[in-house]
Amino acid sequence: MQVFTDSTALISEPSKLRQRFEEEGYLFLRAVLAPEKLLELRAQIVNCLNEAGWLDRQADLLDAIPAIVPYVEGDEGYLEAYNEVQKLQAFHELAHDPAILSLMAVLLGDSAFPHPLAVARLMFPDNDEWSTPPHQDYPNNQGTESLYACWIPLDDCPQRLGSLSVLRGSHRFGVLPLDYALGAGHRQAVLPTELDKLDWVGGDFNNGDLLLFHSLTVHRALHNQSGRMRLSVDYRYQAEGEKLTEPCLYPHFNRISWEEIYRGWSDRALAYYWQQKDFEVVPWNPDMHNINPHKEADAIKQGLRYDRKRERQRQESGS
Ligand SMILES: O=C(O)CCC(=O)C(=O)O
Repeated sequence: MQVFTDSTALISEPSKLRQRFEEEGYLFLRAVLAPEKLLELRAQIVNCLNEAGWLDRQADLLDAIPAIVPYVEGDEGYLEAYNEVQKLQAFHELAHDPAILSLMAVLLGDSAFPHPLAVARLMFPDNDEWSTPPHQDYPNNQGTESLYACWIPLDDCPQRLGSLSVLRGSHRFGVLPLDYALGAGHRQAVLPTELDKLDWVGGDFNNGDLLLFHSLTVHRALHNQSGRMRLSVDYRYQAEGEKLTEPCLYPHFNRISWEEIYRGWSDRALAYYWQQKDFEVVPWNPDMHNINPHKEADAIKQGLRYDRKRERQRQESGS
């Protein structure tokens, strides 16, 4: 795999930064965010995971070494811990960090704002079947294609911790068809042969580095082979006046309300901030997620095989 183009030197040159984004479909930028701010959020997330009994208490909790068989997005056990993460003020506030907003203003214009739907990834190691598969964000979010993501690992994230990788230039090939996959979102993009000429790019993130990418850019996670959980967050941004779908206005997974989320906040300045923004709500089209019906049975079998494997692991480990 090739290494990310480092665009940090272009941060103070808006037109060059935009040009790079238009050419490559992503920007990898070093030292944008304050490491101590990300470590504080990491500590709060780790605390939620520890309370849920996920972590090895003999080890440094900040290392996030799991003590249990992997949970994955959608599992009841995952969602119980995840709801606590969703309640963290610092997690939602980070989407509004001035350094990210000014980058998004360069790419999308001054009215750029984050979707209220904010995502945290609590990714177990040695769980390759569930590594996020190659996909584009647009079919999940819909609304406007001018929707850009910001992916931020909470602390250093070398490739073997399962960092994100991008298919450089793939944003120029439109919305791709989908197939089933076990990983986050349960869909992977079917890559046409014309994308064979493109390169997957990736790299080792230091704490404070981030990745921005277009809603049509194909991206995936590398396998986490580190023995530690990969903790990261991702936020999505668009300009005012553009289309947006209703699910992007709810908390991720929509299992708890905004009021429950805001209950413990010390400062509600950002509560319901999007109600002051201008956008057009359009329906989310479920057909965009359809896969070839002949493959549905395979998909179900894949899910069952994975669940049986975890059940065996749980019995063996007595957890
Ligand atoms: O962190 C991951 O594994 C997935 C992230 C992702 O797909 C995204 O930010 O759109």
